[in-house]
Amino acid sequence: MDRFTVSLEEELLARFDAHIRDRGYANRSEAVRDILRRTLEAERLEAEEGDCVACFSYVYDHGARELSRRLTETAHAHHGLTLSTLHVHLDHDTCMEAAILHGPAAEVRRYADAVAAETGVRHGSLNAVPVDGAHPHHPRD
Ligand code: NI
Repeated sequence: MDRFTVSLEEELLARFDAHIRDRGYANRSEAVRDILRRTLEAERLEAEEGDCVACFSYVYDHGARELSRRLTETAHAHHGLTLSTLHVHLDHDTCMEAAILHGPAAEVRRYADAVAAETGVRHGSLNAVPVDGAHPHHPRD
C-alpha cells in the first residue's frame, strides 16, 4: 500500500473528522479510500462504460393523472433491465418503488432519468455499482 500526505484547512479537516465519527470509520485512511472509490465509480458511471447493478427508488402519487400507466409503460420499455421490483403503499395517495436493475450503465441511467423526469415522481435516487464480468440471475433466466 502506498502513502501520501494531504494538506487541509483546519475547518475542512474538522468537518472531515466529524464525518468520520458520524459514519463510524476506524480512521481517516478508511474514510478517504471510501470517498475516493465512490467518486471514481460515479465518474465511471457518468462516462457510461460497462455494466452496473443499481437500486433505483422513487416516490409517486398513484392518483396523478395517467402516471401509473406511464410508469408501467416506461418499465416495460426497459424490461430487460429489471431484476426485481418492490412496491410499497406509503399512504392513501403515495407509493414508493425500489427497482433492482442490471445492465449497461448508460441504459440504466437513461431509464432512471426517464422515470425521475415524470411529473408526479419525487425523490428519484439511483445507486449504481459497477459489476463488469458479474452475471446476476435475471428472474426469467
Ligand atoms: Ni401503491
